Amino acid sequence: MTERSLVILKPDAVRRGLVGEIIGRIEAKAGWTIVRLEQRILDRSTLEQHYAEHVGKPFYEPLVDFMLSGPVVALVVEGERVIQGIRTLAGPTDPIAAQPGSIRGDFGSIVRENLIHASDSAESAIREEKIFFPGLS
Ligand code: D4T
Repeated sequence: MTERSLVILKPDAVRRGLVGEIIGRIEAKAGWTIVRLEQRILDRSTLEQHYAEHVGKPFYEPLVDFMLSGPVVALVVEGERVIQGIRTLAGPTDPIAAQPGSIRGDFGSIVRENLIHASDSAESAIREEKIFFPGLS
């Protein structure tokens, strides 16, 4: 099933020069296409929408500060089962629990700085695409 995922390479990935490495893993999957890609500095209101489910949690403010700490790279990727596929490439939220071979498992060590966001469902992908790339669709 062809679908789209909204992906964010977080400020740690950009700072550490891992953008090419991570995008390379996405590009290497047969048949997946990057339909939008942009480096940008986010603002609080974008993050409040994106992380609406986490507003008020103890990790929310430090998470937002981290996401504002430098540029991110936002992408829309389209292809066969891309939502599950990029979540698998990324590995679980906690990089220490993530398998070696996954992006978080290979490069991360702390939960907040876990390198990549990828939509977790078709509904999230539609919602997030509207936040980051309104007008696409
Ligand atoms: P994102 O949304 O960034 O792709 O991450 P996940 O889908 O893997 O995880 P999430 O929504 O549960 O968490 C969003 C974001 O918050 C950070 N975080 C999370 C944190 O700093 N402390 C925590 O305890 C948790 C659960 C990491 C990812």
